[in-house]
Parts: sequence; structure tokens; C-alpha cells
Amino acid sequence: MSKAEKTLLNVPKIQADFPILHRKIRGKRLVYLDSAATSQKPRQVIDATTDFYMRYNANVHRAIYELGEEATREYEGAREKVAAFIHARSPNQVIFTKSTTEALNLVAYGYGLKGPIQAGDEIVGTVMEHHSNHVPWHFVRDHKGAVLKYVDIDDEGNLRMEQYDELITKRTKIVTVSMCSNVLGTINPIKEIAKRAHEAGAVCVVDAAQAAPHLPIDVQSLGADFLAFSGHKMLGPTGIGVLYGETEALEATEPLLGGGEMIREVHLGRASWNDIPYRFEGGTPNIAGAIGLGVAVDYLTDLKMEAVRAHEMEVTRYALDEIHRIPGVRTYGPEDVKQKAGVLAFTIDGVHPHDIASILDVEGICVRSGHHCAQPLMERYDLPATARASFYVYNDSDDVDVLMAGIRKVQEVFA
Ligand code: C6P
Repeated sequence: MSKAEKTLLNVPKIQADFPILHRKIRGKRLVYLDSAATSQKPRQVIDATTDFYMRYNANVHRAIYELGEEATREYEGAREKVAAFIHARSPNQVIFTKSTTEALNLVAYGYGLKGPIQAGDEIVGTVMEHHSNHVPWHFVRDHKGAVLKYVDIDDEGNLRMEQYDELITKRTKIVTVSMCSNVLGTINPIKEIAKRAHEAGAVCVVDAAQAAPHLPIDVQSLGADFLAFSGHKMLGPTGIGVLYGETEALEATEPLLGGGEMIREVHLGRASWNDIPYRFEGGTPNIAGAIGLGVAVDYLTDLKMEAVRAHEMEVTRYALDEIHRIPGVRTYGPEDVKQKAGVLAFTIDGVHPHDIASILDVEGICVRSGHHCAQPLMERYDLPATARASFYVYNDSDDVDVLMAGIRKVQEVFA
């Protein structure tokens, strides 16, 4: 992207919707480059959650009175919006959870620990997963005797797809993969991986935490059996996430939480479960969060996910070009932005990533540093940590320029 060539999104107009972007950090413009950790929220989302508490706060699916009906209508409306956003066949395939982490734990518990997985069954993951898509499967290994196997990456940070040929066997029951790496930005070929899983009679579990906010998603064409993501990374509130499931896979899954709403009948000696999706939503849900997520989905849908993706590709291309001009800086993950989301992990020779983040913070720039909850991937690269900038709809080439100036300043401090 040349500087003059502003992209497919009207970034100044978008920025105007995000109140937090108008604040200053130590007198400097806030340059928020940590959307992979959590995105900022537009006024529309903030207003929708406030509006719920101000005007129609009531529990859902319980009350006969008007307020309760309004709350239920909006909550179920949000489920419909999410279903349309990911092209699910039915809103009943959308389960509200608190996060991607909870959604993946629900699958590992309900389909793994309590579901059809037996000792000796195999689960195939990858080395690039976030801890949320490692640790729940460790539980299944440790408590049920499942065997975990991992697909490696090549030098560019792409999955070594040929390894699936060997790793998927007759004993494989689950193939799990992130659609997009939170460190490398690698976009994985889910359709192909799901196809291979299905050929072996396994289900495909997709961690879409870094994909749903940034790429158009069509669960039917992907062939995912389960797909998890978080509202807070896609302009929505914290504390709300989604588990999509194929009906057959959901039917084979036991609930994670027992309690109100998830039952059909309870007696002292036995209980039976409510229909899907309610059987997976025990207790009072995050009603305001779901409604806010519905509005975030409206916002992204108005922008068009194809335009969001195209914009991020341009910003990422520009960022890669600019960062490569600076000697002594290394980047990780694919160079081809067709295979990379707007995530830029980097290190500066001789500088600890935490020092990078601290010095950038003085300039008003927010980047993350650390292992990014992907320690096995860090071990694969033999790195303790990296710095990471991540882009979203409110970032543009000006933000990239500020980041590059910040990186040069870091180098001056450590010269
Ligand atoms: N990654 C990051 O800075 P939760 O925390 O449940 O909303 O999302 C967990 C999660 C799962 N999978 C992937 C690929 C992720 O990137 C994340 C969250 C953040 O990279 C926080 S560690």
C-alpha cells in the first residue's frame, strides 16, 4: 500500500466510532496495535450494552413479562446474527459461551472426556496452537488415555500439510487446528484439513479466535464440525464467545455446565437435557454480552468482511515492507499476505521484547510482548518471546509509520 492509496475501508470514519481512540497516552495519540489480544469497541456496541441495562434488563427464557420478552428477543436475535455471520444452517448451531477458551473446553470435555473418545484414540493438533487449543486436549490425554500428535510447521510458519498423511490414522477421532495463528498470522487451509479428518471418520475442531474477526467465514463450506471464537476480539464485549457445532457433533457432546435453563426435567434421582443449543448454556448467560456481540456483527457486516480482509492485507503488506527496511529486525510467519492475517511478530537484535513494548508504550503505541500463550510454538522457534503488532479495521498506514518510528527509537535507546 503506498501512503497515498487509502484502502477499501474509510478508516477515519471508522476511527470516529471508537471513543477510546480519541484519548491520549502520555500526551501522544493512542496507536492501538494489540487487537489480537482484544479489539477496541465502537460506540454502537457500547451503547447497545448500556441500552440493555438502562431499558430492558431482565433474565432470558424465564419471564412472561414484557421486559423479559424483550431481553429474550434481543438475545435470540443476536444468536441469529452470529449464525448468519458464519453461514450456519441454523441459529441452533450457535452456542453462547464466555470465550473461545470456554468453547474449546466445552468440546474437549463434552466430546472428549465425557463423549465418544476412548483410551488410545488419537487427537491431531499442531505446534502453532494457542494454549486454549492445547491444554483442554491434555486433559483428554491425561484423564482418558487419548494420544496427542502434532503437525509441525516449515521455516515460513506454514503447516507441513504432508504430515497429516502420516499422523491421521484409523484411530484419529479429532483433528484440531487454529484457522489463523495468533503469533505468525498463518491462515491454515481448514477446508483441506477438515476433508482429511472426515476421510478418517474424525471430527474437525477449529479455533477461529483470530479468524472470525478478520476473515469471511462459511462454516458449511469449511466443513468444520466445531468452530470457536470470542466476541471481544471482533469489536464485541468481553465475556461472550461462540461455539458453532454441526448438529450431529453437538448431539454427541455432553454439557459442560449443569444448572438452570439447560434441563428438560430434574428429579432427585435423574435429569434430562433441554434441546440444543440451550443444553450447553447452563445458568444465566451473558445477555448484555450477546446483544453487544450481535451489534458488533452488524458493524462488521456493514463494513463487509471481504473489505475488512482486503484492508488488513494492505496494511500488513505495507508493515512487512517497512519493517524489512530496518536492519536488525526479524519477523516471523509467512511473507505472503494471502496466507497471513494482520499479525506481525518481530524481534529486535539485542533487545528483550518486553523492553520493546515498554519503549513503544512511551510513544503511545500498544503492542504485546511475551510468548503469546503459544509456548510450544516459541519452543519450536527456540525463542523465549517476541513483540507483536496486530492490525484491525481502525488501523492504517499512519499507524504503521508510527510503529516503525517507534522501532527505530528502541534501537537508538539500545545502540
Ligand atoms: N489470544 C492473544 O493475545 P480467549 O482468551 O478465550 O478469548 O481466546 C483464547 C484464544 C484462543 N485461540 C487463539 C488463536 C487466540 O489467539 C486466543 C487469544 C490472545 O493472542 C490472548 S492470549
